[in-house]
Formats: sequence, C-alpha cells, structure tokens
Amino acid sequence: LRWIDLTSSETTGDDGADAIQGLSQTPKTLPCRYLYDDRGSELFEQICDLPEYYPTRTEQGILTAYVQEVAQLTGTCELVELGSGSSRKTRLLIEAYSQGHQLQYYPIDVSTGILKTTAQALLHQYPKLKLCGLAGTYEQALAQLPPRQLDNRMLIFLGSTLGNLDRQACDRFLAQVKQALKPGEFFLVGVDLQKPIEIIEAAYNDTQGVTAAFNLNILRHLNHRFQGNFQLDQFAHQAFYNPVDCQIEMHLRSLQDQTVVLQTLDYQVSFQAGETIRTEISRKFHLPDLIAVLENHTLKPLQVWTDPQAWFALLLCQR
Ligand code: AVJ
Repeated sequence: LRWIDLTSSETTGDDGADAIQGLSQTPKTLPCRYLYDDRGSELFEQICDLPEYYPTRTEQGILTAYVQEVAQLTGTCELVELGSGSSRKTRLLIEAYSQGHQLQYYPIDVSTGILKTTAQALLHQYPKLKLCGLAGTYEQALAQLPPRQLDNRMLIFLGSTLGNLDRQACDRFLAQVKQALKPGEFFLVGVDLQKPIEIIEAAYNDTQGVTAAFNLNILRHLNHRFQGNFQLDQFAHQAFYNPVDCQIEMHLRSLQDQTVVLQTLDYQVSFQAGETIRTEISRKFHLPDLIAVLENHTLKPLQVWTDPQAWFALLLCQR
C-alpha cells in the first residue's frame, strides 16, 4: 500500500492556529475539516445512508447514469480525488476508467485511518489499480501532487464539499485547482442545488441524531488533538438554513456559561449560555451562478448532469 503523509511537511507549521483563530472570533467558528478525524469520517459514512440525507444517493444516481459519458468526454486519464473518504461513489469512476487500461488513482483525505482502510479495500477489489494515497488537506495536496505518469489528469471533488467553502475560500480553491491542472485537463465536481428549505433542513437534522453526533464529535476531536476539556453534553447541535447566504449552517450551542482550555495550544476560550460555534457551512448552489464562477477561473463546464428533480448536479469542466 503506497501513501504519502503530507501533514508532516513544513506547510502545516501552524497546526491548531486556525482553530484558535476561529474560536477567538465573534461569532465563533471552527474549520469544518476538524469534523473529519477517523470517528468523524465514520459518522459521515452513516450520514450518507440516512433516509433524510439525499445528497449522496442523488449524486450516486447521476454518476451511475452518466459515468460512461464522463469517461468518453475525458478519454484515458489519471484520477486525483479530493476528500475521497470511503470512495464509495468513486468505484463507479474507477470501473469506467479501468476499462482496458491500468488506472492511476490518488485519493486525498485528512483522515489517515479512512484513507488507508479504503485504499486496502480498493486494492483488494481492483488488484490492477495503481493507487497512492495522500494524507493531508486540499491545499497541501494540490500544492504537491505527484508527477503525472500519464499525459491526462482529472481532479475529482464530489459530495458538494465545494459548498463547505465560502465565496472567498471557493475562489482561492478554484485558483489552486486551475494551477494543479494543465490546459486541457479536467475537473469533475458534484454540487448540491437549491431546493425547498424543509428538505435541506431535514437532511441536517436527522431523527436518529447521527448528524448531531457528527457535529459534536468535532469537540471530542479537539479534546484529543489539543488536550482540551470540552464537555460534549454541555453543547447542543443546531442546523438551519441561512437564506441570505443560501447555505445550511451547523452550529454547536453552549448550554451554559463555561470556559474551555486547549492545553497544548495554551489557549482558553469562554462561552456564554446560548452562544454558538459555527462548525460548517454547506452552500446550496444556483447552477448559472456556479457556472459563471467556474468560467471565471477558466474551468470551462463542458457538460452538466442533474437528477430528474434537479436536486444535485455533476459538472465536468476543462481547463
Ligand atoms: C460532504 C462535507 C459536503 O456539507 O452536506 C453532512 C457534510 N455535514 N451532514 C455536507 C455534512 C452534515 C457534507 N459534505
């Protein structure tokens, strides 16, 4: 099993600085990538199977229907996947792109555990696959992708993870995507679209409480990682649609006045009862706006596929 740990390189000299920065703001925030330690990635997998959480199965349906078309449009290429997680949807792409070729696949994820487990499973299922996992953030990975073994590459960004980036971060990210691609290469992106608010809010407030556990796990992760003393039962999950910014927001609401210490960061933060930490935004896109943004970054949408209800879209872009 080949994999490269990018987190140990100098690019992360300030580990934890972004958490301190977010918690020091008013209102408080945390970078959503802290949701994804190994436990968080497991909980996210459970979310994908919830009856209320429509994005995964909707995107899977689109991919199932159009994966051959995608492969025809790009021709043979290497696959680089950002935020690969369990790679469940990627299996469709792996199968389509392995036909008659030896496929090179680079999954990238911040959860080293899920990255390795998934890689093992994929290699077992597809013995001919040439796989090299990259453990790190998108920024780290895009800045130091392994050299091409083939003349054509596609960057894959599924699950509407693009929606976790605000406009500014999205612009920075797309500029990096463009930089990582050579002219003529491809970017395949899946995004959640606008739809009735009740459907969106239900997807982030499931009746089994898995999303609540996923949200609260960010505090457990910080406790582990930075010797913190967040009391998980003193915070409550909250998710609601913000119509101004067209995004669902996940928050953790402090149930009492309290002070929390993150020892290894030498940092202390106080909460008033009712005060929240915003842990994630998940933007719901208006397709024409997104297409314009992609075009601005010279990532030209070649083809857009949606499900019959137009809840979700898959866009194949070419640099
Ligand atoms: C896969 C990261 C895009 O924003 O919908 C699921 C994560 N958060 N339930 C999303 C998530 C709450 C998911 N992303």
